[in-house]
Amino acid sequence: MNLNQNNVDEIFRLIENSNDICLAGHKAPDGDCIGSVMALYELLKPMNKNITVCIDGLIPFNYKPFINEEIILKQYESQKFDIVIVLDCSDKERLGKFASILNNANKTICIDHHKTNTKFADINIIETEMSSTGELLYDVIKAANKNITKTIAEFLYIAIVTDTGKFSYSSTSSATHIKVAHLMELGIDISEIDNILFNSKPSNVVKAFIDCIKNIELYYENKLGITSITEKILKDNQVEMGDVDGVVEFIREIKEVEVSCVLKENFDGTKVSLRAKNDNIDVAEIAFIYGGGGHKKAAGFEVNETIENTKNLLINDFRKYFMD
Ligand SMILES: [Mn+2]
Repeated sequence: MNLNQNNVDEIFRLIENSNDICLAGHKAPDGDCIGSVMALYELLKPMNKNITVCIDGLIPFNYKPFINEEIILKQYESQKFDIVIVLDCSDKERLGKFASILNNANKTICIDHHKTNTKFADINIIETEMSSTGELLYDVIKAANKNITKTIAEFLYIAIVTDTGKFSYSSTSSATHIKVAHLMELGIDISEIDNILFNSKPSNVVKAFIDCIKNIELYYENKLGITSITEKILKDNQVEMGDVDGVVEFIREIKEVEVSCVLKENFDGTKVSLRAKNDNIDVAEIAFIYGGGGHKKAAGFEVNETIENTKNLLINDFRKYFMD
């Protein structure tokens, strides 16, 4: 890792000299997005700045106990910011309804680990080898010589444990574990946090999950697994899209499955999540065809197609990997 110390110093100089600071994450937030944004929020809170948090989309139920949603801006008007710091977000569009905040900032900063990051900000700290933005933010905070409180440690841990699939993805390094060990030394209760994150599903969320799994289709001798999360499943079980988590990872648990796909019905099309089991198939390549992004083993994109059409596109796209 070669974190640019000048960039870190410049970011904290800008923070010192700013009054109106906006912290933003990607739309349809996940644990890394929420954890990173909130860790930085907690770090800046004692500095007496006006901090605005912009995250487009519902906070999934399992993150709600950790945060006060009152601090998240509902609708962006035309407020000006001295600086906007964007975390875990690979491109402008992923800011969703808050994308225009970038046009109303004196300086923009991006801290991210996505390989597909477009370096859209004025200052970009992009480390694609990092397991998570949370892990990268840990390094940034350390490099700035700032103190990590227990609350900050909890949010960094939430970011790291969720984005590494509980430390199982290949992006997890020994350095990741060492940093988390340090977070534990600050007194965080990982067993309690994990219970809130992973063992607190309402029964209707589990039922929605089962409905999604029931519709699984397997192709190419079970190497490709596809299922969908439809509006009907969500409505029948009274859950939100962001609540149904882990479907794509669950399909990957099937022995023969090498790539799993989950198609999420959107009001104007289909949102696709892709996961690969091994390094030989880079699912970000497929996501990139459709203007999406991500990592080798975890990527996604959106298309203006029905679920059925999207499924056929994917079956076709993956043919070359499985039919040789
Ligand atoms: Mn991430």
